[in-house]
Amino acid sequence: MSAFPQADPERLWSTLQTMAALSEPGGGVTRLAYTRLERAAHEQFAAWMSDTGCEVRVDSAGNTIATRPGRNDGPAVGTGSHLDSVYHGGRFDGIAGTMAAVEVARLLHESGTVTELPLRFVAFAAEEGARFGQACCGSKLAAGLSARAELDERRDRDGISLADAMRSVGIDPDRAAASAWDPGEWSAFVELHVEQGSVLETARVDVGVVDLISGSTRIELTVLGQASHTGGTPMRGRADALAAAAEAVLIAERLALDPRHRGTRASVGRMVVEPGSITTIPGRVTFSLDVRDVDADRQRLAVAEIVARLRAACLRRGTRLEARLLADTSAVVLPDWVRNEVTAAATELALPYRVLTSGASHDAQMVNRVVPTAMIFVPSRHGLSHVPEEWTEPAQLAVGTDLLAASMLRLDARAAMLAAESATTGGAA
Ligand code: HGY
Ligand code: MN
Ligand code: MN
Repeated sequence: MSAFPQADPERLWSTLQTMAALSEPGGGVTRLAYTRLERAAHEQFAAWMSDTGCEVRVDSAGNTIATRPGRNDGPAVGTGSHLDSVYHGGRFDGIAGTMAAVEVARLLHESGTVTELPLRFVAFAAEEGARFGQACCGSKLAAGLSARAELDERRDRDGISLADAMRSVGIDPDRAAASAWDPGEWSAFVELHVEQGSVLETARVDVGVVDLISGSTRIELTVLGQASHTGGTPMRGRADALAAAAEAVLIAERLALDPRHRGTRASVGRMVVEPGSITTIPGRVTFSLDVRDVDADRQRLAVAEIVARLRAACLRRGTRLEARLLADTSAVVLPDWVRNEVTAAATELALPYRVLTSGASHDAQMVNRVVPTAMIFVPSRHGLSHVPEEWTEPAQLAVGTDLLAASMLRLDARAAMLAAESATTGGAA
């Protein structure tokens, strides 16, 4: 394979900064799922991809898909990631992978490289669960895994449903639920993403290849107590909703720290205390519980155990507990044959790599239901992510992009070889 040109760190960097500037004010990057800002990011991605000679379309879930034709028609090798962010998040989560895709498309275009089969570059819509609780909305719809009713049920902190948010940016939720991709149009997919942990940094390795992506269960919990005067109400006999919710935070932490739950991560990230007045005992507290694990059974066991222990604490405190499921995804083991093409490409490039598990969830988890998928990680400084301090060195992003390009070219050659073999053997198994 002739030497393919290397990624340009400066160009990658300025592309990433341009995208990161598309944000609400208030610190960090805020570009929420199914908002005008997210669509502006997709439009920018589409413009860059059109400039590289790709034909660009938006599927009915709002995923932007750029196709670069190959010498022959047939199943495409794909790459991509998401362009939405959490509230006040970082500049790299999702963007790193979509900008790496733009850079690969630019390098192919500039070098006049013709692949055997088409390549596709995807910007997924609404990957973050920060707004609606459910993660990977766009890729879940592409994988045909979302029921139409879910789009009405999932609501943001202002009560806006996923379906209404989609409509607000011109996406029809009825069509979106019928937008599954055709597996026959894809041969393999590779997502590049920042690690969002510190394994690569600690190991001083610039690229990671993912073997398994953690699952996540997210629920909304509401404790109902009795609001009352903080001065006139004796301590005994209070039904203090916040005191009960405070127990929940520690119940979750204690369970996840139990040796039997090595691999479980349980967090309460958002809590709304009502009425939120200095001189009123909280009567209602709503909070999120996010439980992650590499083991699907243990993950759901953890959720059930935390809720059961919290219910007992609420009973003891004369309060009541309500629970609402927001999202539930199992851990996914990624197919080793795609991973092996990526590690072979790393070896070809004399790139030291580390095979590792992903603690975060990703579009790759859903895409893998349609097409065999691999993930490439680039380091996150101090393991930080979902915060403005999120950082990856431009050189590390460029090296990850070189590995992405080499992996895609290997997967393209492999798919073309298999297609040729099946043509000569008449497709016999
Ligand atoms: O929350 C996650 O794991 C991912 O960043 N959506
Ligand atoms: Mn992400
Ligand atoms: Mn994220």
